[in-house]
Amino acid sequence: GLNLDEIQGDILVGMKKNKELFFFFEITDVAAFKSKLGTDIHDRITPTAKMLDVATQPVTAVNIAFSHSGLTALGVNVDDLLDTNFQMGQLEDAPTLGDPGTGNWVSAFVEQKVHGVFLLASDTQSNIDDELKSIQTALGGSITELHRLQGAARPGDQQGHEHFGYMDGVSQPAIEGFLDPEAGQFVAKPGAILLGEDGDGNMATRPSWTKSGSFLAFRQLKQRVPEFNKFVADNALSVPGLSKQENIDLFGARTVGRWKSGAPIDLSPLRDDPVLGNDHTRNNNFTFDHPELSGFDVNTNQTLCPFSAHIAKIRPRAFLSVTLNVAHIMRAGIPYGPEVTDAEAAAQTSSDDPALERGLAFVAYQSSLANGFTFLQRSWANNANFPKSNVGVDPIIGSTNSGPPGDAQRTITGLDPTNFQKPIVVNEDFVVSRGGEYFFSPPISALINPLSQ
Ligand code: N7H
Repeated sequence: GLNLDEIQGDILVGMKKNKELFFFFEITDVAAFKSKLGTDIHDRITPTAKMLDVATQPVTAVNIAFSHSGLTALGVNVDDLLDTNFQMGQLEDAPTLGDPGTGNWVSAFVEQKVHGVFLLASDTQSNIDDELKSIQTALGGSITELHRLQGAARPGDQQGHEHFGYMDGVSQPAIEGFLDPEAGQFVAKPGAILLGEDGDGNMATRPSWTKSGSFLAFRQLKQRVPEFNKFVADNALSVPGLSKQENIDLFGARTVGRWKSGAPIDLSPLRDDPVLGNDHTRNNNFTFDHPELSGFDVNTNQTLCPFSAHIAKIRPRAFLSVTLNVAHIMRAGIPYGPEVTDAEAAAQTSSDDPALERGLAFVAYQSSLANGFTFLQRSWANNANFPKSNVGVDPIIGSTNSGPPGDAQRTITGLDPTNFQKPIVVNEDFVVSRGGEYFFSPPISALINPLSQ
């Protein structure tokens, strides 16, 4: 079985708190840092075992992860980790991720001095502030803060929804032998997410101390919400029998593949169904194919779900003739930034005012970045010919190096259920990469040995 005392708490179950801080640091005094890492810091790190039961969850859950340069600074032979993307770092990877340059990147990620990140999760901001202060006191001058991103669940009935308004975290792989899958849930081997477990392609050659660790892909993804809402309204469909607002909402749902409640459009094609959206036994129980509908051809029929919908690009199910049970990631992101202001909503456009930046603090765990996050972004989301030819890039996260406007790959088809060929041009980015870094979330005992040796 899995060693739940070794696996950091965010990896398999997510820390799932109202507030989460990402605190990026540089190690400026290696010896002093090491002397605390195996003691004070080690003792604060929250394992999966403690996250599983509310009774054992700490007031503030703490995880830590290191970049390639961070492990190098600690004197670990990082080539042994056998992950090319991790070794390169995310900056080098920006072109293959489709980022149009790094002009929008947070400077700390461009400067490549980020050695590590603390993830602090709690119900309240003051708990997080207290825990951070206590960590900083313990570490003294051995680290320097380079960047922080404060995540927060959205308020009221938007809790659990990302900033465009859609329920997040609905479809995650079930890890074989860990938690029982719900109907329709993908089952992944533990080694798809964890190093050194069954299903990790490099299991035989990894250093033993990395077992139960995972690579963490972090991305600060700014979301231009008023612009997205305007795009959705401007492209309102004209499906007979639906009101104007319903035709707007349907267009939005078809870009994602789910309604705002989380209900899959494959099961509820014309209107949202919040009961379905909230029902874990049903909201992943679909494949895009419908043998029960006579004459339905999954290779051509986009009446229910477009080939280009975000969840179809990133998990095509029966839209591929061969079902690929690959490229699993465990997502553990959280929204950041303020709600849309009345002024922004009224203008239906934002000034791109830095004070109003909002988005998704995107976190994905996997045992191989090249089979996980980078593969999904590059080979599926950014590929205009996936899962079928000429569907266009992912309307939510698809990105090509050239950027908008005037890029043919940004012509999306399938979004109109009455005319699959109708081209919809996405001439601006609604999700803007502000960069990020690749990290390794080590097993907890490794904080003592080898990382603090
Ligand atoms: Fe996506 N969104 O709100 O539109 N995502 N995503 N994502 N995403 C999913 O199942 C969103 C991003 C995946 O198995 C849902 O949780 C936004 C990146 C995967 O069916 C919604 C951003 C990558 C799935 C969103 C963003 C992924 C998934 C449906 C950026 C990886 C599961 C609810 C700001 C490269 C697919 C759910 C499946 C689902 C949204 C980014 C991957 C609503 C706003 C960068 C694997």
